[in-house]
Amino acid sequence: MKAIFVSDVHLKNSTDERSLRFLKFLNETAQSADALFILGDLFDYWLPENPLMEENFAPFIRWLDDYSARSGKIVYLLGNHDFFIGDFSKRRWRAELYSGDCLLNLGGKNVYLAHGDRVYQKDYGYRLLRPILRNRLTRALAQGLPYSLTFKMAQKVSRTSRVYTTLHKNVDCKKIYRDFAGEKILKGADVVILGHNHLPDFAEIEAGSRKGLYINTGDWLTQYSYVTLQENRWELKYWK
Ligand SMILES: [Mn+2]
Repeated sequence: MKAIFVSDVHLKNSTDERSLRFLKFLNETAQSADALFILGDLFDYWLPENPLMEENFAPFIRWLDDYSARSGKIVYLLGNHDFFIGDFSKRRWRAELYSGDCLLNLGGKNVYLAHGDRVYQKDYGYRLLRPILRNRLTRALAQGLPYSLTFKMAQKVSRTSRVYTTLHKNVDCKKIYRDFAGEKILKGADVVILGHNHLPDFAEIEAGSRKGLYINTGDWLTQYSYVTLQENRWELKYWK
């Protein structure tokens, strides 16, 4: 069994350099995996029932169509940018869907997975903003505003949520995530996989009398990082 884990690709379209690079990664590397774990924020924004999404992200949607048709398994953990994709991913790719965290048995290990946007509890700005932005968008969608208008709104929301995460540059984000992983390991997880902070990481963690592994999938903005699980071996890799 080969599984690939990726997060925070933050696709905005299908044509810029990053998008083409990611598509190449899908075609050359991900296509041979039995399971693809998307740990959130694959898309920088997503609107439900909006045909502009399928248009804007056509090559990626088609790739996932083909992948799932070839019985590739898709596990989708919603991020703070693509949280509206849940129903679509279930309907279209029969994705195993998680809106928060989950504990799965993979390769005989207890694996804790989450996007990671709830790890840093002091990010008050973001925690307050998150429901407000979601509600505003939800309301606009319910009112049946034109597709193009809600599309613009979604792009704006996506920018705002990034402003808030950059406010906390001076905190040791890597350590906060490692400490969080330690807590999960203490509670029984063998492996903890997170994304969201855009800091690829691979660390043996000791928590009390327990030992575990913490991995962060990083991002596709500057890191082009991903994680593989093959024959019970975990690896953090960088795609070139
Ligand atoms: Mn995120």
